[in-house]
Amino acid sequence: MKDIISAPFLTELIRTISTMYAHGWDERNGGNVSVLLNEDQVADYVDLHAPIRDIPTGFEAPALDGAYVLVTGTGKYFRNVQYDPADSLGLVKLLDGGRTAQLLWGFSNGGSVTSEFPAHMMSHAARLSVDPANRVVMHCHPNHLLAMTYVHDLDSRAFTRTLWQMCSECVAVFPEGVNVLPWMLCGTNEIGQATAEQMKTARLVVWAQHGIYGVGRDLDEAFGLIETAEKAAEIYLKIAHLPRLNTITDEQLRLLADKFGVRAREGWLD
Ligand code: 2HA
Ligand code: ZN
Repeated sequence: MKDIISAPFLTELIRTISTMYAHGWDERNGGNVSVLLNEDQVADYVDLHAPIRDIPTGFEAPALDGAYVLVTGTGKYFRNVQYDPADSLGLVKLLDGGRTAQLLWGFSNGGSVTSEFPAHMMSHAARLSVDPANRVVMHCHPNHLLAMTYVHDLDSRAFTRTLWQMCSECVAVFPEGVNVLPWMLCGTNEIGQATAEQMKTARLVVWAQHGIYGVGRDLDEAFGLIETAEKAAEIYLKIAHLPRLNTITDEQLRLLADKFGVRAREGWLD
């Protein structure tokens, strides 16, 4: 058996989590990440026939039955993941239609999966239904996006249009826009279901007065989406209180979309 600490999927996740922390997106135990893995990827690193313990999930996700998931633990600090990944992270296999997470590695001090496991797994199922290559769900608390939800209209189209207008790259990076959910109680199946529903039409879902979810085929895609939206929100907060003399017009947004070979969300440009 190879040492899991040198597994590419683990080193890449640790590197990403440390960067998220360095960006100030994950204070204390804020944020969580989950990555779907194939049996082929994990078989060299863990004994698939020696599960450590079963963790009840409290929800069903039949589409993910049998899936392997590398996930951050509840209450764990992103700041510490790189120093003791086996304490902060876990590798589980979903069984019983998603009702059980069988722990194969990690959570070495008795920990458990993130409190946002329902939102993560329901989002994975929703994304796989529109993009079978999706593997990553990432949640964090970026300052400027969070601040923006206090002062901007939370209508998804209006919120997206403002972000698109803040940097020329935005419409190319997230042409489908961002979907915004009103404040809801976190850690529940209800916010999980609402997030998953929004994930069918966008890879970014803002939780008002809380944070954001980003998804992607790999960690770079999910991270890059959040990073770009967060930068746009930062620009917005720098200019929102000043007279706006210039902007990126809808005509220019169309030119950008054409140049990058993407289509802006239907009806979201005037
Ligand atoms: O504590 O970010 O949403 C982790 C979270 C909950
Ligand atoms: Zn959160």
